[in-house]
Amino acid sequence: MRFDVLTLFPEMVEGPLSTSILGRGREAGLFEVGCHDLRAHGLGRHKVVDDTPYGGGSGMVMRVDVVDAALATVRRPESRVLLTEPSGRRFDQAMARELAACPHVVIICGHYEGIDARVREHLVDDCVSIGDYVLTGGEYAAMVIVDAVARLLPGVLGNEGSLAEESFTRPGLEYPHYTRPRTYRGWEIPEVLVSGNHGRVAAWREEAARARTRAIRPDLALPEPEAPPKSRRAARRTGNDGARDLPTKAHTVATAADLDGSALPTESLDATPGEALRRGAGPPPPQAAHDAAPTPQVRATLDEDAPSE
Ligand code: 6GU
Repeated sequence: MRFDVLTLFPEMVEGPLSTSILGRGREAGLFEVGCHDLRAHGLGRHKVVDDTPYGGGSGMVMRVDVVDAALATVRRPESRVLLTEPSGRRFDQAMARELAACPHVVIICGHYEGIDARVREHLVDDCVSIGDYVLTGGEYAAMVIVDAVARLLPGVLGNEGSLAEESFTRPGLEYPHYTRPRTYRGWEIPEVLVSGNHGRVAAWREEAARARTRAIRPDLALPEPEAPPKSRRAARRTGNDGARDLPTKAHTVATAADLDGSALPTESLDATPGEALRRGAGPPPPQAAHDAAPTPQVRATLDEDAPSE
């Protein structure tokens, strides 16, 4: 597949797209990227690309004729043409997958206070934003889009297995990862990961991913597996009326502990998540990593245990 990026700052885009995984993918011929200077199509000796707005007002507006001339040099019948601007459709993983199936994606980077609305009205297929904040220009957005799409192309990542497992391909966030040393500055890894029991590891990861999702991105959380109905009498006896299953501040605010995984349940996860639920195991306690005093003696040792998997 091929990307063409039309921008007033081609050097801004060229560097990142020639580096690291994307640079290697391009060199290996897995996809192509062209960066084109919109100013090359500017008017007159000064290569003017913008003008004052009709109707008055402050700021400059990028000219439609300049954008049209630049687009004409790269556009093909099968091209999908995008304009990056803060008021566009929100870019997400579904759009990345959609674009990865296109043979040719052209990205026009919006700039200045605005771009003549006829670009949006007549020249592009989609206007795309990468989030609810305002950037000085669409270049970072174009890089985000190329990166998110290119890594989905066969061979670019090298390890296609990680694609299937990651966040957003499955709904919700990914489970936390750990590697050696097993103990670092007194920070332990979850014991279950060195148990050698693949079933318990899988169950722990499943619940850890759910706990992180509930804490950090409750909007992405999947419904919990259904617990068997409990009689009112049984609920009174155990003192669990179900209230502890409701989201609390501890579940919707991401603490340092949520992010490093140390607030994740360990004991209840010895059982499968279903069993833990039936036993009425509640959500992780609202314990923050920074509440704990640092271990005085640093126990950073070279660990002999190989990380499982
Ligand atoms: Cl695509 N452009 C600009 N200027 N700001 C943005 C954006 C795009 N997406 C989020 N903020």
